[in-house]
Amino acid sequence: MNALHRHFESIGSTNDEAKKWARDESTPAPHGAIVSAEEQTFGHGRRGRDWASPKGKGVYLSIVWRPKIAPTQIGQLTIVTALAASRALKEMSGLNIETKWPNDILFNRKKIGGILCEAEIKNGEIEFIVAGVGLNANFEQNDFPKRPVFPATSLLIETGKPVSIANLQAACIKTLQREYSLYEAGGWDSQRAEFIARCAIIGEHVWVRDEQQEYSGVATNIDDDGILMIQTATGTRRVLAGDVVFNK
Ligand code: BT5
Repeated sequence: MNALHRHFESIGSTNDEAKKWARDESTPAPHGAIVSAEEQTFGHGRRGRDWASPKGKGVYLSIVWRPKIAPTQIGQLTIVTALAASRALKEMSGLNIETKWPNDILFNRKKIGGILCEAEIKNGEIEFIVAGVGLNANFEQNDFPKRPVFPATSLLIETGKPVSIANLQAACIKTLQREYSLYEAGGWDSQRAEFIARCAIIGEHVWVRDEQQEYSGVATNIDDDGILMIQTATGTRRVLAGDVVFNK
């Protein structure tokens, strides 16, 4: 452990631990602080869903950011994080890793990683963002939930070769730091363009599901705030959140 990185053998959720650390009044997690773990007993995804996190089979880490951006731009950081995670997987495996708005990392239309960005906002300003990354490195088929919302896979399943978790984690920390620095230096336009170029749903007919409704259309773009645009039969819709799937 060092002042900027806390690593655990087992923990509930690295996102929860990072939030606790970021809120700690005596030694709050600084910008760039990292929490990682070998397993999570309460790993979670969006809307309280579970994230399977078996011991030694995946990368489970969270990074604390303290960006000077408006709360409406939080979606940008999910995209920056997804780009970083996809680059780390690609560097370690050589596979053609894609993204899927808003928070999925895909290979061959199967989910090989996921992002969970959580923001703490006070008086209309962002106090911090915790960006959580889960990467399926050495998962076998029976490590996944029985009915995932989206088909799942891992580097081991796709390549037949186990990967070093420590190396993948180190690669991911590097790409996160690199992408964030780029972003901070004004790289958002090129990061958005790259995310779009790698985003498996752009130009495709997709279904969008959120808590209230379900509709379909062609995914056309991701706007400046990181929001998905869908061309439906009745016009263009801005999708703020939800699950996007290829087939109903
Ligand atoms: C996500 O949510 O994809 C966000 C995943 C973020 C996980 C990281 S691990 C480190 C940090 N600490 C945490 O507690 N979380 C973050 P979502 O899009 O809501 O997808 C969740 C759904 O994916 C679940 O309902 C399952 O159906 C499925 N799922 C669960 N575990 C999976 C896995 N390992 N690989 C693929 N799909 C999975």
